[in-house]
Amino acid sequence: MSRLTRVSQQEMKERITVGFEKHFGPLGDGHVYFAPGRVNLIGEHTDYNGGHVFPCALTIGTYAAVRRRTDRKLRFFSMNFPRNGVYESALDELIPSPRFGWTNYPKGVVKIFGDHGYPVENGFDMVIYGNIPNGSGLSSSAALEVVTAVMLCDQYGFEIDGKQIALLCQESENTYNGMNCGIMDQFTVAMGREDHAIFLDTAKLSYEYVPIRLKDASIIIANTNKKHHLRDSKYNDRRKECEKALADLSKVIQISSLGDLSCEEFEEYKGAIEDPVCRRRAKHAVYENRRTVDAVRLLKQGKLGAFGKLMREAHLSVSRDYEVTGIELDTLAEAAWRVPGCIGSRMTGGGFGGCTVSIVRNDSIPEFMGRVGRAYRKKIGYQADFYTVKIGGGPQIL
Ligand code: GAF
Repeated sequence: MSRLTRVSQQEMKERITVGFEKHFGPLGDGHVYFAPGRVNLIGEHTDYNGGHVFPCALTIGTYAAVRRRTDRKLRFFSMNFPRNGVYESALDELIPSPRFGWTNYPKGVVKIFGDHGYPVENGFDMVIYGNIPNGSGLSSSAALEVVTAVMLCDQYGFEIDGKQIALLCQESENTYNGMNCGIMDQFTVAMGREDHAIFLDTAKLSYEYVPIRLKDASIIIANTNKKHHLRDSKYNDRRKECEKALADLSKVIQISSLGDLSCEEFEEYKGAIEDPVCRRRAKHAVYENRRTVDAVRLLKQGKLGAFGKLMREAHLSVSRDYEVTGIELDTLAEAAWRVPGCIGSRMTGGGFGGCTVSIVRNDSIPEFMGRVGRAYRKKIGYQADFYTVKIGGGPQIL
């Protein structure tokens, strides 16, 4: 998969068109669609707590080649999982099940569209091909949802804006796929802008595009390659712990989310949170929100070094208070901090495996990959992968 991340969009389009023809015949009046992956620069586990996030879309992503059918059949094939073969289903079978594998994501979106008054009357044939490393926490599932939504709008003539697409896809992930995620991933994938990160207030869904000018530095993603089957359930646990903390706090101060609290108010009222574990989770959410607001201000002032320091603090907070990192992510981040040309490094996404994001001076990239890679292999016993990524735009019809 790491070589795939370097394949151009044109080449991906050609490959998926050939793949479609092989499995389902000529693409005809069908199209190829694209939705990006995302990386979050700072603001982790704040989106379901009414706080701020600061993610950006990537140039890597998920491609879908789709042609409408005249009956109600749905056929799916993934070029990333060719051994699974073709999944056949129908518009009258929109019920989630583990035996449908990854097709639960596009099917969930079709279902939610129907529930919201956008009925899909005819089926379709869909081939998927992506260059987001799988299970890496770079939002391959949000990309699959958003690419399906954009395809449905185009093929079935629905007019839905990017924000609404993000909300429908989040609802599909929550209700059809059982992952109680916040809005960050779907919003970033649906609303990304080239060379900009999105400073999003998840309580109001108000946002600002902030240009990312790193001059002589780049964004490097390091993948732990850790398989994380328990990720979703642990994620849902964290969410419940925050809800418990909020319920306790609401007895002593009027707030509707943890994002409403300043750090000072948290210190004043934290005694109301009965369970010490929930107290630490809430502490992370409140302080991470403040860090994110501060980090964006510093970045706008051109203070990249100070931004990098906050990335480190953010990692320590998800490691110690929120406990979503584990030895793999901690090893990558700690090794990164020891490389002089590394401006900042932290875990990104949900955690429990997945990736770190680092800002590294261009002349230090080989040293960074060498040193961090060796430290990781020595401690963890297998290899990490590294990708130099670019900030891309939102979904496209190719
Ligand atoms: C996952 C979720 F999908 C997001 O909504 C967000 O909560 C993130 O983890 C943590 O910041 O990517």
